[in-house]
Amino acid sequence: MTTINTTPTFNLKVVVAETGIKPDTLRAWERRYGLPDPQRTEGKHRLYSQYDLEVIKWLTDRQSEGLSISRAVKLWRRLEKDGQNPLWAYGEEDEDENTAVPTVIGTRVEELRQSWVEACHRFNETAAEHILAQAFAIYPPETVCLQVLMKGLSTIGNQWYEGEATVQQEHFASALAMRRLHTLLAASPPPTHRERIIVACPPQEDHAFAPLLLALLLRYRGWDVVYLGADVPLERLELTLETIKPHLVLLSAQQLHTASSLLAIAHFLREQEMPAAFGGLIFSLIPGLHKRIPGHYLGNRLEDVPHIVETLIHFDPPVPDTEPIAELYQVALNHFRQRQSQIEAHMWQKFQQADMPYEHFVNANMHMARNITSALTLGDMNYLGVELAWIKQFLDNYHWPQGTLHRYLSAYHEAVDIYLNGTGRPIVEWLMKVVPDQATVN
Ligand code: B12
Repeated sequence: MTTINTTPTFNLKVVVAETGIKPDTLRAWERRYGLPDPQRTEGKHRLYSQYDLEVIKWLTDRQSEGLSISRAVKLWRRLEKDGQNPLWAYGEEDEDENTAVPTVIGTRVEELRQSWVEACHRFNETAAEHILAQAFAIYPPETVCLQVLMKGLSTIGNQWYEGEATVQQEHFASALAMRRLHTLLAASPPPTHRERIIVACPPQEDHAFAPLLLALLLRYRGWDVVYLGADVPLERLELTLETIKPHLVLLSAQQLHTASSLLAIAHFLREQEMPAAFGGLIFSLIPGLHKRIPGHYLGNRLEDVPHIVETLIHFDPPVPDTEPIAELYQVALNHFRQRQSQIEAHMWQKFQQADMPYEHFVNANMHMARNITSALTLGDMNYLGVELAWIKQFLDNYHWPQGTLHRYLSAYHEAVDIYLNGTGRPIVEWLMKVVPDQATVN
């Protein structure tokens, strides 16, 4: 391995010609991150070494692999902190970008997770798999699944939300994580308990990672798990129950509208006298929500579920009482469903001249109607607050023009005011409450 010359040699013009990076950008990187760190001539002009040039090329290589500049610098600093030279640790120039594997990674689980996330950012499947192989060689499979894959996916999901990762990076990572869990599930030992457990997502829920991981954790404890995957419909579920004859059905929902479809399944299971248990992100985001579901709430930690399941199957405790859903919400729901197309036609009239792209407008209407019907089904319009806060922050993170959400909600308020009568009051009142809020925010 050769040493790179650190003698200050090249002026800014040469560096720009060599790297294609604009002078302003180079200066900004230096000011914000201290990278590159050229020396100065007596006249205060920057003078770069060959090493500085390599640093810049390294940073731009990471950018073209999908990292933002701030994440690329963080990666540089972390490698340095681990005592590595980033220029060597991240593959030589002549290596194929898709197969290059970081030569040394830390062995702490946090380091492995971070390296896995970074490999996913670079769409580097070989590196990601190599990191997992290292992780499985050091830690028990449960630890790798929970600490590397689950937390890694959450990290990438949050980065996507903050505009720091693309949907493609998130899809790539979740596909790799799902593939790994399926492989582990296929290789898990045969059950030692006779009782069967169904694990599934309710209708419209595509987040299958958590239930798949749950299926795996339960298999490791000897349970006979039948994993049904994402978006399981209510239709013909009876037949499935007859065939599988489970002792327990576990359901997982991450979003408001899937908490509402989970409610429908839970009601159905109760009619069949089939014990149900459930959990998922949305129940931590809205603390009282689980009280609406007739079933056993499993809490907020996947790793606790096997223990809870054992208690449920062996002791069959009574299902906690549910909070009743007021009649007025059911009536409002029916009324809203009858008038939804008129409300949306009114919205279209308002928005066809506006600068909102058609697809976004249709998407917004779909989400709005879905969230309103879900909140009414679950018995509290205030559940919509979580969704509203989410979208507000999301639009902010993606630098949407200020006021878009306010304009949309105001128009929706106007439309429901026209088309809903007194029975739609919970919807009208909720919009009345949030629209002035929006005005102060935007
Ligand atoms: C991967 C992913 C996807 C993949 C799913 C692929 C798959 N096969 O699973 C795809 C691309 C399909 C997807 C789509 C969408 N997604 Co998504 N997705 C994610 C991501 C990145 C990871 C989800 C995951 O599996 N996490 C692993 C879980 C286990 O980790 P966790 O959530 O931290 O879980 C902890 C607890 O919540 C709890 N827990 C979680 N589930 C369960 C279940 C049970 C039974 C129990 C007991 C506990 C439990 O255990 C963990 C702690 O021990 C998350 C980000 C994130 N932070 O999680 C977003 C996320 C869940 N998605 C989100 C959104 C908005 C969407 C979309 C609406 C995006 C869009 N505009 O299309 C769609 C909806 C699709 C649908 N109809 O269901 C939001 C949900 C926000 C919300 N509820 O308010 C999140 C949180 C992203 C974000 N930061 O905003 N997504």
